[in-house]
Amino acid sequence: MDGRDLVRSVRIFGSVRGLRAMRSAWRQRRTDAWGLRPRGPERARVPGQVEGVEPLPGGGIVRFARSELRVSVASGGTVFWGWDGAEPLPSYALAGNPPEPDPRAGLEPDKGGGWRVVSERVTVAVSRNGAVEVRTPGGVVLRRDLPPRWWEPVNGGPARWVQRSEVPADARFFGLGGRASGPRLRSGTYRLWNTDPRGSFAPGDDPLYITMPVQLVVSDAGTHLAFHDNSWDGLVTLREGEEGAGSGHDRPGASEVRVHGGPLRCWVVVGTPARVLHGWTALTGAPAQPPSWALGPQHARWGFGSEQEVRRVVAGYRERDLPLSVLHLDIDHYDRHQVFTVDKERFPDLPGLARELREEGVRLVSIVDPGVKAEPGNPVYESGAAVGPCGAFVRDGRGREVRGVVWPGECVYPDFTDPAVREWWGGLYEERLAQGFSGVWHDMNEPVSFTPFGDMTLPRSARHALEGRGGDHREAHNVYGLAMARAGYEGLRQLRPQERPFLFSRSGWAGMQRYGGTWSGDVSTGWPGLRASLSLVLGLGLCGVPYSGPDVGGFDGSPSPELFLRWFQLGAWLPLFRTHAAIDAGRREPWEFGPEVLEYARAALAERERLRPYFVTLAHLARLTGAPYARPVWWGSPEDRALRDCEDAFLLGDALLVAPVLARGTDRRAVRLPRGRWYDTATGQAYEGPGQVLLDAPMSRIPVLARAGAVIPVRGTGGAGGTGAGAAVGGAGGDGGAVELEVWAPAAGRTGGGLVVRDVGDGWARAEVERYVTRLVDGRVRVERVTSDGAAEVEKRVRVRGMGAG
Ligand code: NBV
Repeated sequence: MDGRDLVRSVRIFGSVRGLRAMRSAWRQRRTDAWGLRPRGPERARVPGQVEGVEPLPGGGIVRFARSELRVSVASGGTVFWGWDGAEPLPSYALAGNPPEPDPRAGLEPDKGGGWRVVSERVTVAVSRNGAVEVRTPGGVVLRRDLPPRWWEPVNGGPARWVQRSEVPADARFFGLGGRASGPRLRSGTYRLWNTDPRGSFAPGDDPLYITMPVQLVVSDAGTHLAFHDNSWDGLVTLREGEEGAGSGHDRPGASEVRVHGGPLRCWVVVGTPARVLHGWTALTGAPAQPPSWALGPQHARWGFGSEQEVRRVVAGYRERDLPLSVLHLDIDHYDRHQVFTVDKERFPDLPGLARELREEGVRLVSIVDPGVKAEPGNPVYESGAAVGPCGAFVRDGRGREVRGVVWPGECVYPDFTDPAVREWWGGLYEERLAQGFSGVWHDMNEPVSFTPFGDMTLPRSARHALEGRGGDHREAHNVYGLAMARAGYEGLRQLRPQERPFLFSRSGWAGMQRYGGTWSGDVSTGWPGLRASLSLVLGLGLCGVPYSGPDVGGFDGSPSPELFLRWFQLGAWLPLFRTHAAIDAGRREPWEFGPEVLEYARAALAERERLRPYFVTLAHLARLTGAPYARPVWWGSPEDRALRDCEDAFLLGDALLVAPVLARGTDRRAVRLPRGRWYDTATGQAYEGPGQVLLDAPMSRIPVLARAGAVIPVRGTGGAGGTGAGAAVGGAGGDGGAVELEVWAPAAGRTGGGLVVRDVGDGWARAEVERYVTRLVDGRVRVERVTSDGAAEVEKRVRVRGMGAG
């Protein structure tokens, strides 16, 4: 532990009695000393030479001297391979059954004594010593997995393994969950172990709350995603390649995945970035679509303190005519920090407050922590203890409840890997709904147990149900937050079947998007933290989790007015747009930073509200296609190398390019454009990509460009906006009926277009995807709606921009 860690832990433990945390840390050590056998001597193994094959639909089994490999290609081109009998199931990542194998693909002999599976989209070649190559139909190698190596304890126990892979020399890596130092993952080692970084984090801190063995690799040869479906602790070492290294030969990029146990199996999805994310979310589940109100501006704070303060803050928004859609209550509204309780002194009538706010268009969202105070008389503890034959809480190898220390003091942890526990826990959300909450915010679910040293989590030997298979925390740790999200999501669905649940979770794993989104966690206040915020959102989006956003303003301390404003201006363009801060941090209400910041924050809020129909569209499209709302600028042009290295801008859907200000004292910034024409939305000036342009970035706004030909659904002027005098704080909600199409003129001789999906409320009604095409006809922009019956011109509620741009 370095000095900074020490300061952080002293800060944390001051408030929860350090002695108890210290005792708990020792107890954790003792539990593991008793519960985990030392690994003892190990034997190393590699597959050896190929000996034979067994063809199966979509591929087959290739037998080697000391191991066997199952390979299968699904109809959409998704590849699965698994060693030593590893099959796709069971898996916490997969949404259901694995995709059907491609009946036309099968094993055939390859040159050099190997075997291959040829399919329409991809070829998989297995060499005679167990290397696996994934190639494009044209034969270009996207990834070469070298023969793996296992270390098996001689006296039994889980084998650890290492898988080295090569990718093209020009490749860039992205993903691995939420990483503060991305989105481009530079050469280095990244751990796979969900971790509360103690206090707040900045770009150098790794790992964080959400880690996933998901790597997205972008190279000239193509884009692919590789997912090592294994939830154990591990390390991923990436090395970016070098072209023309040494004697003119390329040095390929390299990935090394080293895991301490569990299956060695991998999914590979290839194609364009859009196809890859589609294939990935087909495998791991469609992203849950947040209700429309969760796409509006949100405000939180640890330490709102009382009903009066909540009213005062909401009134602050109302009086200044600022839209607000959601207000979050943190652990301080609990009774002595205990989950599923309310401090009746400070919040005597929460349902009444919720009703009152709801009339103003503001929803309440509640924090939910997994730790349950282990105290007789605590109804949550007692009802949990009565679940099934051994209760709901995680136990150690001797059958005793594992105790940790969190905010309420000594706590136990529900074992969310047990279906009966998930059902019990999901039922508890009834209390939250009765208190008037409309959604939940899962925290501390890495899970955290405060310790002044070592890992702030449960002992590795703690036992888990793992859906009936049984296992320990080494396997369950990384999926704990995911399984808690499932419990919450399914509970809410059952309790309020007519509404889409709103849930976001600090920790999670591959597939968590099925249940909701996430946020940055405790990002530190400072310019590096602002940068990390964007890195997290973009990286998670590429791992299939499209709905997230940072604590605008940073979690701790007090941002300067300039930093706050720049953070606010970034947040306004991200899916989850929420100001939040720690109990001892400065205020984050936009009016706390002086009249200039207030004016510019108001403009950002107004633009967010104007674009609400576009956000609704992006939410629908994320569910339908897996495409994140916020995408790296290379999304549509992964072959553009300069774009692959661009980390300070992003695409919002297909139509907009957002270039936030991430450095102090900026009033102009360089923006790298993908190919095609782009309009500066503030000045109307047109620019031609690919290339780099310098744009004004005054304090009042950040540069935002619109793609020529784009169709963007916006709230019409004089429509249902929430910022007009006397309007409800929350606006009219959704996009009302006043959607207009903002159309940016296509370049001469080119067409454009876009998809629009209208708000169909917060239930489960399926919305129609409207397709528009735009073109210049006789110097006029013609907008057509395309349906199966043909194309029809649309003239009403269309506003053309960018005509006559210089
Ligand atoms: O519940 C208090 C905080 C919360 O405000 C924050 O958003 C979480 O990330 N929570 C962490 C626990 C306190 C950590 C110091």
